[in-house]
Amino acid sequence: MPKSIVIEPERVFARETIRFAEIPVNAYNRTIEEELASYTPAGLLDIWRDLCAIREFETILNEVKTKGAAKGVAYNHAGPAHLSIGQEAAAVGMAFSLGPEDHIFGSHRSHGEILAKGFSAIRKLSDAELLEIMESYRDGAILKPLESSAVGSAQDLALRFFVYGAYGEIFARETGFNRGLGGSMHAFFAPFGIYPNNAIVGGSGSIAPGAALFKRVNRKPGIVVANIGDASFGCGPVWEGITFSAMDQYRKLWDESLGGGLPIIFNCMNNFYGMGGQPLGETMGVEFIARVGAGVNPEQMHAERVNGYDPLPVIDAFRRKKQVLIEGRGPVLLDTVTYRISGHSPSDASSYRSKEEIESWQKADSIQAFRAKLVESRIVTGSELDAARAAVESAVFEMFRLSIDLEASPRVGPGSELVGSVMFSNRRVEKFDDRAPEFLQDPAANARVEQIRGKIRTQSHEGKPVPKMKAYNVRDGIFEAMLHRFSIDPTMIAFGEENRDWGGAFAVYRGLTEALPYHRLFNAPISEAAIAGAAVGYALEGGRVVAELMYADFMGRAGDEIFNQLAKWQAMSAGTLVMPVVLRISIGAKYGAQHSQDWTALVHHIPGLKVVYPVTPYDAKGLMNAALAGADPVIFLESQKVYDFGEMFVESGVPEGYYEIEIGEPSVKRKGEDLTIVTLGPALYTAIAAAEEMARYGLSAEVIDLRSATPLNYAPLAESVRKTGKVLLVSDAVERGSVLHTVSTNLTGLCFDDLDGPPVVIGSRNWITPAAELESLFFPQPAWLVDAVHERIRPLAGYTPSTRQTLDEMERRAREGV
Ligand SMILES: Cc1ncc(C[n+]2csc(CCOP(=O)(O)OP(=O)(O)O)c2C)c(N)n1
Ligand SMILES: [Mg+2]
Repeated sequence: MPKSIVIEPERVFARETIRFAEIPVNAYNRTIEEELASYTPAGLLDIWRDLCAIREFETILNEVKTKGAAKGVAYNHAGPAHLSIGQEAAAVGMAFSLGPEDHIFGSHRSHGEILAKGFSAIRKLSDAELLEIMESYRDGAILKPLESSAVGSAQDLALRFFVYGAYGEIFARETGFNRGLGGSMHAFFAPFGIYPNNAIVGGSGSIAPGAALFKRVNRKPGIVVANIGDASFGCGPVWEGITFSAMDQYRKLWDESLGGGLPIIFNCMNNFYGMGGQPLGETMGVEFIARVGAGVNPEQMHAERVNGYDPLPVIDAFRRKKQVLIEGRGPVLLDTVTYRISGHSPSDASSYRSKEEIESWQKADSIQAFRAKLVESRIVTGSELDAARAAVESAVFEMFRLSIDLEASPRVGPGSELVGSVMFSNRRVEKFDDRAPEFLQDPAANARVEQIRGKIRTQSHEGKPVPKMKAYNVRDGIFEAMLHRFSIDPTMIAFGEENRDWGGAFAVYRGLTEALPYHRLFNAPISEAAIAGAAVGYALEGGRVVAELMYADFMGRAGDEIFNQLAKWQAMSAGTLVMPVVLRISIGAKYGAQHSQDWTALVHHIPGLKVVYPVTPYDAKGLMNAALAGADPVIFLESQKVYDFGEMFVESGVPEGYYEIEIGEPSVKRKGEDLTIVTLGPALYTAIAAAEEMARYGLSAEVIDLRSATPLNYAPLAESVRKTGKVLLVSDAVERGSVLHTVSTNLTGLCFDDLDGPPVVIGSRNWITPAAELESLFFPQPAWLVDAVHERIRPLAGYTPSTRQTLDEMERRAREGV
């Protein structure tokens, strides 16, 4: 389908000047008297209480970390505590006007933001809602220890509950929000709109846009705030998250009823420091972070710098900017100026800044300044403020004490399998919402569907090979599985580079453009980090997503998002959040060193990812169906070598109807008695060719395709090895560090007594992938397999090897590192 926006030479070459609008800096100038129209005295007292509670919460942590005791109560906290003492006004201002439906994401330094957002949500929820949340969240595990000390209103109880859960999370207690599996830098509590905070600087910059996308696509209320530091604006994924959020298509191409631009505020908590590096004047070239917005879109992201050392200008800014987002004019950039009085962490001696600088900010301390403002305006008296402060401080301290009490607030014991039990949910979710899925046409009438209907679902028909154009192939399998789930789960979306009009990378999505509206299938910018990150954010909100990376080699660009985000959040949430993401990654060939690498080992190595690699149409459809019926992150590897292969192993062909293949189940592709060949990826076909060659020398090889790297059921492999006593393992990944070395080690352990000799692993050479014409030097060839068997497993009578697969050659390669 051609683009609706036509590019015309006359227009693009017309003489013009790009004009920038002014970006407000500290424009707020209302007096407290003027503000009285927008606040009740009780509201102002709430702000005061929140500021004091956060200060107290972190002062206790600081004392624990630096002195081993707080107010005479000794405690040793082994983990981190990145404090934000000094930044409370920015946090409270950010959270004050947000509702529970507004979701925040943050950074390693987010205790203040979490508390502020929690307190704000507590004030907006009814008593009944609060009780329901406290009683149902993890079956009341956080509430239970508080019940004996419960006094006062539901709001009072909720405040204690929340502070207690936060401390528990920091101290790795069962009674923490997420059973201590997140910890200080990652604490969150979704029922109050607090989403994951991230120890990776700028990590939330690419994830939060996915949460905002979820709100748009699924027409959910509320906005999303990405609280990130000033130094994080040097991180690529933050820029990618910003451009992903600022795409024109939301307003120009998507259905208007969805609401327009992404409802997201990138809120820079600008404290002028990284750890010791100084963005202003040293590590960056923008004097004002707000200036970044000028380059992004004509609206300049509605960027603005605000005084975050006073809660009122921040509240004012958030109220105005929320309105901008509600009107569909997002994204927004706020440069919220604040200062971290505390060190980066308690061991930081602040050697990189002068005492005078710190003292000048202490003198201007937002808490004292806010108190003076309130007292001066006679809204409340000093003693009322002091009484409120004392009460909230006492509640915070009481919760600290309870949270370190091992009896009330235990940790999981030795030998616990808790972490293992939450790595994967292994849940089955047909759909994440009950509304009707949106389509542009009846899928049955789709041209691709009709074309597939005319195909032959096996590779050979009536004894003759089916011509490529007529054979149902791997791409068709993926397409059918995706269309099936698209028509069941209304939350399911797919995006990536060239996903729409192009027909998807390697034509897998051909036909989908005609079937699906923009918001269910769209082109992303060339931003792999944002593609993977937004998928994570979308899923954390409870939506199903298929994101795509065009080549495995591009995983490097999305390394953090795949390895630290996609893989981690289910477990760090102790199973309270889901991650229904299928990340399709295509593995290339013929395109040389940076487009033809099999990096299965990288994703296999990272705990928390399911990894599948089907190479037949039957397996591709069955495994994609299984991946899309689950709620765990699945790395779905595909091989460009086999996209147009027909089905040659399932005689009856690829079923037209729905079926699933369990992830982790290997498949015997060829029966044999004398040797087990284990394959992963397109080396299956190399192994089949080798097995046929070996048969000519009287050796009968069984070929088993793993199909999955994680999880993996060893039982069928062990069964085969016990029968044959011999194993060869082969894949297209470079030999060093290949997944198959792990499989080989485990099989050796499982079948040691039945093995005639050590298993042999064959991979590609430990080189760059050379040009297409030279690939036979690099990728395993059938002869390599036969030679390896002859040299190292069982000599084949009358056979003469043509390549070097001996042990001394293996040693030479290892010695030389190639
Ligand atoms: C990707 C990454 N690089 C480096 C670090 C180490 N580190 C932790 S905090 C920090 C400084 C972050 O500064 P900023 O984004 O301004 O946030 P702030 O600490 O000031 O709140 C650094 C370099 C990290 N956690 N993640
Ligand atoms: Mg900073």
